[in-house]
This record gives sequence, structure tokens and C-alpha cells, in this order.
Amino acid sequence: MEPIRFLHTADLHLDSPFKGMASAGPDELARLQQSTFAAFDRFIAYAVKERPDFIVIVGDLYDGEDRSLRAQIRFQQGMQQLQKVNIPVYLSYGNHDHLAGRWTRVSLPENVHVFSEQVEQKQLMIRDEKICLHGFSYPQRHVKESMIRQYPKASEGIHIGLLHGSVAGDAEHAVYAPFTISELQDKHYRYWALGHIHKRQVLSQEPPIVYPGNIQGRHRNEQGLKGFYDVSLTPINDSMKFVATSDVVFTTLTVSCKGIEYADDWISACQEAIDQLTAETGSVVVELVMEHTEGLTKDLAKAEAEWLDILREQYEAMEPFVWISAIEWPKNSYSVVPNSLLGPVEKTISSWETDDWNDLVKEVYSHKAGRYLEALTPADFERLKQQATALLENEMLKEG
Ligand SMILES: [Mn+2]
Repeated sequence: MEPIRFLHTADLHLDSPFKGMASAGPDELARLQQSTFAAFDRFIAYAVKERPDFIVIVGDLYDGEDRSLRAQIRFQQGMQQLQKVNIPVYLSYGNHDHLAGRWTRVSLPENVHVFSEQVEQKQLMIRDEKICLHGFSYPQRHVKESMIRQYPKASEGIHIGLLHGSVAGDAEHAVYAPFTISELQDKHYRYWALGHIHKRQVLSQEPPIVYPGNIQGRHRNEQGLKGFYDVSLTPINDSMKFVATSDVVFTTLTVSCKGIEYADDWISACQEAIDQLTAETGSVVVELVMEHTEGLTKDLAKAEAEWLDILREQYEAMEPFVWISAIEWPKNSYSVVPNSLLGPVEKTISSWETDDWNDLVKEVYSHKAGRYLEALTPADFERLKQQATALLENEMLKEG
């Protein structure tokens, strides 16, 4: 039997505004705002070339509940391309593009089948196999109840569930339409196509319960390649191929400054590392993490922000696109005193109680002049603590 082949995607977040990228200039922001569309175009191009039997899109097609007109037009154009090559699309809306939002309506072609706000079943025939798809769209932004209870158990045919939601009790994400893995397994479907969580993950193999993640990262917490799954179901084994679509990859890059003394060498070292990265992944928003900065410390202390600006200028208006979101220097990077030395001393000082301090200063008070001194209060000890730490750091730095 020829496998049943479909593409599973979710969380397109078309026309995402990249609000978190406040550090980027207007040109960079405009470039980033194109990325969700570019990733979507890659998805459509792949489908047109590969001709899967059908496509499922599991919520959050649009980033905003107003479904920006630009996003709708681009989505419509993508669906029309799929219609031309006879690929049916089954989609549900999620918490970002719920049905209660106000938006200008743009019609979708006939190959597109939209799940309503009730859990419902849609059927199609693929080479004499009956495929049953189950899903629903969010009637409003917050769907807190467990929608999984409304999904029917599988009967004859190949059943696939579309569900935009999260595992009950998830501490990291806002929980929408919560479910447990065993609740999904109890339905005896062949595949669970999930959406909502932007991190790609396979929650179970038997049957596959899958978050494809979003198709384009939108901030530093959505790192690495993003994309969708190309799924083939056969009676013997299923295959799930991840296909990357991200136009700009959010990532972190460590740069060693070992042996570097001069700023221009540092720029070269960073550029070399970035060029190697872009050769592998294409455009990036990258956070640089510096290590072994001992040789650079004196110059750096004066011009950390300037160094970032100069490095950014090297990539202005370039493709692949590079935006350096931040440079992270090691803590105490200006210090030639190893943390391993300063740390324990500071820790000891801060652990001293009033009695310890009294013990320390008792010689001063036992001296003849002691009678002219006022007794020290706990607030005095606190001040002493801070001053001692600062003095220690300063004195040790001077040595370098
Ligand atoms: Mn989402």
C-alpha cells in the first residue's frame, strides 16, 4: 500500500510584529517582519513540489486576532497555489486567531476546509482509504476546558486528530484546551497533529503525538531551525521528516577570545565565527557569548557598547542577514582576578554576623583610643561589608 502522506504544520504566526526586537533599527525590523512570510512561502513551495495527499494546519495561522490584511492575502495566495495542484488543506484556528476576533474577511479557495468551533469530523478518500480528521477552532481567545473529551473514539478508517492546546499542568505555558497523553492515546487515532507550543517535540511514538513547532522563530526563546513535518503513514511503520523553513534563525554563538589583545583582532574573531554560522544556517539573530576575555579586559572596560555597535556595522544591509542582539561578556570580565579567588572571599565576608564583626574590631576598641569611638550598629556592619567587598575588588584589579 502506498503511504498516506501529509504535511503537518501549526503556529505560522503570519505578520508577527517582532515586538521583542526593540534593539533593532527600522531596517532590521522590517527585514525580520518579512521572515514569517518567507518561511510560509518555503512551506508552500515544498508542498507544490512534493504533492502530499493533504495538509493540516493546527491553529495560530495569524499572529493577531485582527488577522492583518497583508497576512490574509499572503495566506490566500498560498492556498490558491495549493488549489492549482489539487492539495486539500484542513485547518483550525487557535488562541491567536480565534473566531471572536474582528477582521476583514478574505475568502479562501475551495480546497481549504476550516474546522468550526465544535469538535467535528471531516472525511476524505485517499486511494480507497477513508481518512477521518477531527478538530475544532477556538471560538474565543481563552479555551480553558478540556476539549479532548469531545473528540470521538476512532472507528473504521484512518483517524487523525488536530488539537491546538497544551498538556495539562504545563508550568511553562499558558494552558489552553488541556489534555493528557493517555487521553489522546485512548482515542486510538493514527496520528495527533498538535499546535500551540512553539518548540518542536514528539510527545509519543505510538501513535505519533507531535508538535511541529512554529515555522519561524520570533524571539530569543525560539531558537534554532523551525519548520514542519512531512508525515507518511503505512501499516508497518510511520515516517516523520522534519523540514526546516525558518528564514532567520535565532541562536547563540560562543566566541573564544583566547590570545586576542587588540580590538581589531577581536572583530575578526567574531566575524569569522559569524560567517561560519551563517554558512550553515543562513540569516541569523545571534547573541554572542564571549569567553577567555582576559587579554581584552582593559580596552573593554571603556567601550563595551561601542564594540557592539562596530560589530553590528559590519553586517549592515547584508545578506545573509545578521543581527547581533547582544554580546554577553563573562561576569567580572574586566577583572584579572579569577572568580574562583574573589568569590569565596566575598562569600565569607557576607556570612559574618554581628558577633563576628565585634570580634574583628575588638582590638581597636580595647586600644586606648577605643573609648573615643562610638559602638558599631548592625547598619554600620552592613556598610562595612559593602565597603570591604568593593575595596577588595579594586585592590585586586589594580594588580592586573
Ligand atoms: Mn502559537
